[in-house]
Amino acid sequence: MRLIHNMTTIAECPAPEYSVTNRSIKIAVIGGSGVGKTALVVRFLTRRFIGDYERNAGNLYSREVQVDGEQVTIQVQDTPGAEMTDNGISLPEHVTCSIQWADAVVLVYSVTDRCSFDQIEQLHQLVARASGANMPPVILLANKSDMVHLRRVDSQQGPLLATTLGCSFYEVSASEDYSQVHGAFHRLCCQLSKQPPPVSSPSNTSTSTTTEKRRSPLIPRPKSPNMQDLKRRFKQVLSAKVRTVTSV
Ligand SMILES: Nc1nc2c(ncn2[C@@H]2O[C@H](COP(=O)(O)OP(=O)(O)O)[C@@H](O)[C@H]2O)c(=O)[nH]1
Ligand SMILES: [Mg+2]
Repeated sequence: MRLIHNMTTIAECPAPEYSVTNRSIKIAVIGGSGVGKTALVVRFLTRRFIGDYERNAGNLYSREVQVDGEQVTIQVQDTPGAEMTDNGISLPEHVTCSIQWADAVVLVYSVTDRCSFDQIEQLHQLVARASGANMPPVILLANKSDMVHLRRVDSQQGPLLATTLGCSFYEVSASEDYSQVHGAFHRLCCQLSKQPPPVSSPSNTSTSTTTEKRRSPLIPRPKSPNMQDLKRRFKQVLSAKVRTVTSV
């Protein structure tokens, strides 16, 4: 199983109407605000770290990739940060829908933000509750490992928590290391692609699974793929940076 490593060589437009796509892999990325969810998604799909992202955008990103010669559409749902309430963490309704829609969930915290780490266990419970009996594969990502002087979560605590939750763990830096980010998502994609595709027959309700439920058209689809918009914003940011440099 091998994903094409150079994501920039993959066609950047959303899946065309005529494309015969055998598989699609849907991933929801969840975590506290500012932990780097958008940075991770953008890094994985474009190799780029822009550094400044629209807050709480919660966009859906989509790319087609080749997995061992098979065309696979990877859809990644970025989500707004989980909200703290008096009763603990609450997830907006559409984030719960995203969990139900997804084949896998990526939980993210920042090693510089103790609160974001403390939220993970509760977020995991919310994922379990939203998914019903059939929990999707979950991975735990500790982001911002480059910020060594601001570290607030010990490097042993992430793996311990992941073991407790029964999921894989990766410590990464979206800003510094593309290969770590790619590796984490890549392994998840491999794991998902090994699973048998869900039975899509709507009449087959007696064998209905949560995966099928997640793919139900009744679940509102998040915003449409926006790679073109992302490219436009990337160019804007670059030209803004150039302007800043020249004005100094
Ligand atoms: N130093 C560093 N900064 C990061 C990293 N990932 C994200 N950031 C920054 O953290 C801030 C929040 O990132 P963002 O992706 O918007 O977080 P989100 O709210 O979880 O989507 C932005 O200023 C990013 O540039 C990282 O790995 N290292
Ligand atoms: Mg974001």
